[in-house]
Amino acid sequence: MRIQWFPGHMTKAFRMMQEQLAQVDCIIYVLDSRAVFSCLNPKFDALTGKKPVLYVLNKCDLVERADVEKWLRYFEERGEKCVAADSLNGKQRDNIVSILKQLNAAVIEKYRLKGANKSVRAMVVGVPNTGKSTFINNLCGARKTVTGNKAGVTRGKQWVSLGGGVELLDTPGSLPPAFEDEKRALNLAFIGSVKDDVLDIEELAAEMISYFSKNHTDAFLKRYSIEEIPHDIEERFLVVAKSRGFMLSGGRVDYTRTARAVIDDFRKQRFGKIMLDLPEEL
Ligand SMILES: Nc1nc2c(ncn2[C@@H]2O[C@H](COP(=O)(O)OP(=O)(O)OP(=O)(O)O)[C@@H](O)[C@H]2O)c(=O)[nH]1
Ligand SMILES: [Mg+2]
Repeated sequence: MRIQWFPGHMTKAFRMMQEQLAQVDCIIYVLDSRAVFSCLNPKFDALTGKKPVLYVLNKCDLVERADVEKWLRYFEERGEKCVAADSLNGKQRDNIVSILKQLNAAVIEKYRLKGANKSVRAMVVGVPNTGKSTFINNLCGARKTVTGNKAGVTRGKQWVSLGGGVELLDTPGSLPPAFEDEKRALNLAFIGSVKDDVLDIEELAAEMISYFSKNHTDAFLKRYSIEEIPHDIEERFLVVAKSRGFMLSGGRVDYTRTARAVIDDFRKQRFGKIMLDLPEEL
């Protein structure tokens, strides 16, 4: 399945981020814990190569703790700073502020020696819908940025002060202009980082069922009370449609409704806590 979504606002966003780079001390790179590797956008290398980086495995509540820990180790082994975060319910402000201060110790010392009372400034980047704006709201304890469960909610830049000498810059989510790897593109579509309107939802659901025919198959069988996932694509839609009551007159399958239900079930964790990217698969 060919996936591409690189609208003009993403080109503009990259330009803005590059312009802002001189104003910030470090980068906070927000990744969705369900698809950590897929959320790494090579376009951001131009930003992360120049400043210290804190990787945030956000939405850690949507995956198993043992799986998040594998990714924490992965980053740690590479000498990278990384934390897991639940931006809906986590109490993570003090820990993040303290990590940011450690990460920027040299620059803080430089400001101190100059007698400048300057805050540490971090640019928050990531692909769409990973929870950048929610993460910022969680840290500042108020709804200062706009959030929403679809790709492309934040459109401009916005500075938010956390107090304690830390300021964060919210940025619009951006994807790579083209995907080198279909699996990564699909994972991003599954987790809602690609705008649904540009996707063929039936094709996407067929890919998702194909994923479940190879991984977490039992969770899929249980969800739809079926014995096995058929081989044939149309049969696959048929068993799900029958199970969910999405059959039309004359025994026809309502493909669109069935497809939406499968994607929705995944996004609402109805197959359980599923991590699509595992470090051992790299
Ligand atoms: N379960 C869970 N949901 C989260 C978490 N963080 C954010 N969300 C949800 O993810 C969706 C996207 O959040 P946003 O903060 O708008 O994401 P964003 O990265 O700013 O998105 P763009 O501005 O479109 O790039 C919203 O429905 C949030 O409620 C989290 O830690 N756990
Ligand atoms: Mg946002």
